[in-house]
Amino acid sequence: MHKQAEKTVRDIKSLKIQGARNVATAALKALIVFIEEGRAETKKEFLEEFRKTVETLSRSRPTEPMMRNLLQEAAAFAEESKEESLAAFRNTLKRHEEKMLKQIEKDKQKLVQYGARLIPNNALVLTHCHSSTATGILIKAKKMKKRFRVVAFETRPRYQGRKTAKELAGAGIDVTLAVDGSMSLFMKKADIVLVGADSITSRGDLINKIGTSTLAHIAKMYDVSFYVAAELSKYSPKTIFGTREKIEERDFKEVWKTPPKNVKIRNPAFEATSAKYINGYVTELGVIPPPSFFSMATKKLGIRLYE
Ligand code: RUB
Repeated sequence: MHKQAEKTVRDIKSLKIQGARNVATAALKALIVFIEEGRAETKKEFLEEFRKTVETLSRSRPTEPMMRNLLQEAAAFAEESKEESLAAFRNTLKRHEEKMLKQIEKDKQKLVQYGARLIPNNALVLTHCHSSTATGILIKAKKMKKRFRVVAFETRPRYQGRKTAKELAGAGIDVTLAVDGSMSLFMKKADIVLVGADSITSRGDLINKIGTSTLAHIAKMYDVSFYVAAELSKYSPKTIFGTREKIEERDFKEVWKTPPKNVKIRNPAFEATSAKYINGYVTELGVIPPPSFFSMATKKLGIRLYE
C-alpha cells in the first residue's frame, strides 16, 4: 500500500487524527495521494491497488461510517468510470475526490450556520470530547457576537476535551475544562448541550464518545436541550436491517499501563444514546428531529431501499 495511506491508517488508529470528520477527510486525502503517486502501470493493476487502499483505510477505525460512506462513494465512482487510459482515469478520480472534499467543507459551513443560531445568548453550553463540527458551531456563534460560556468535559482516558478547550479559548470563547464526573453538577446550570456524532442509526439513535449518553440522560432530568451536530453522511447504512454499529473497544493501557493482577479494565470508545433523549440533529439541511435523519440521509447518500 502507498506510504501515505499507511501513515494515515497509523495516525487514525493512534488518535493522532481524531473525530469522525477529520478521520473521513484524512482518508479521502490519503486516497488522493495514492491516485497521484501509486506505482501501478495498467488500469487493472491500479484498480486492484485502489480497492485494497479503500478497504484498509475503511477498516482503520470500526465506528466511523462517514469515512466508510465517503470511501465507498469514491470506490463506486472508480468502478463505473469508463476512462480507458490510466492517466485519464487517475485524473478523473482525482477531480472527483477533490470535489467531494469541497462538498464536505460546504456542508460543514451550512451546518455551522444552522447550529450557531441555536446557541442562546448568555447561555451555559456543555460539550464533550472533541467534535470539529460542534466547535465550528460555537466559533460561528461567537463570530455572530453571541455571548455564552462553555464547559468542556475532559473525556478520559485520551483527554480530547483539552483539544476542545484549547480551540475554543483560541477563538476567544469563555471556556472551562471540567472532570467527566462533574457532568451532573454543571447540568443544573446549563442551557444547552451540544455534542458531535460518529454514527447515526436508522432509528435515529446516536453513537458518540463514551460519556455522551450520561450527558443526555442528565440533560433530560433537568430539562436541558440536547443537540447533536451531525452531517447526514454520518448515517450508518449497516443499521438498515437492524444491525448495530460495532463499538470500538480500545487498548486497556490507555486507562492503566500496568494494572495490578486480576483487575479487569474496560475501555469502550463510544456508546449509543437513544433518539428519545435528542432534541435535534444539526445537519447541513437544517435542524431535524431524530426520526427524520434516516430518510434525509438515505436520500442524500443515494441509498435505494426498495430494489
Ligand atoms: C470523537 C468524537 C466526536 C465525533 C464527531 O471521538 O466522539 O464527537 O467523532 O466529531 P475520538 P466531528 O476522539 O475517539 O475520535 O464532529 O469532528 O466529526
